[in-house]
Amino acid sequence: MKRLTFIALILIIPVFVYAHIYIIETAPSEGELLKKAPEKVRITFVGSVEPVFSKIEVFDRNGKKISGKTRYLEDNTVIEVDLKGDIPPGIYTVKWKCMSLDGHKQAGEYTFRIE
Ligand SMILES: [Cu+2]
Repeated sequence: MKRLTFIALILIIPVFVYAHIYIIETAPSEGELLKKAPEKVRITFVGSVEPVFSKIEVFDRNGKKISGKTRYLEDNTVIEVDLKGDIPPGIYTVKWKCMSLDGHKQAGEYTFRIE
């Protein structure tokens, strides 16, 4: 019985290591009020994401996309995009989605403000 438990644990641990990931930090952060436009938006996850299914897009108040192509850094635990063009004061929406290595997909959005 004990031996079976031990084997079961060995089988479970690798799955646990790659289990669900979550966001550690976003920059700008949710609801942040900035004095000037940020050059980029960056999201840090607790684990690696699968690049094919993971991205950030940033939109202005009119729904116009103002972000470029998503970059994958730090062993795919960090994703970031540059913001393009003239970015006036206003409210901006960051939409992100990711897939962790265990195949779970997540998505979310938040806003920040430039004064
Ligand atoms: Cu998961």
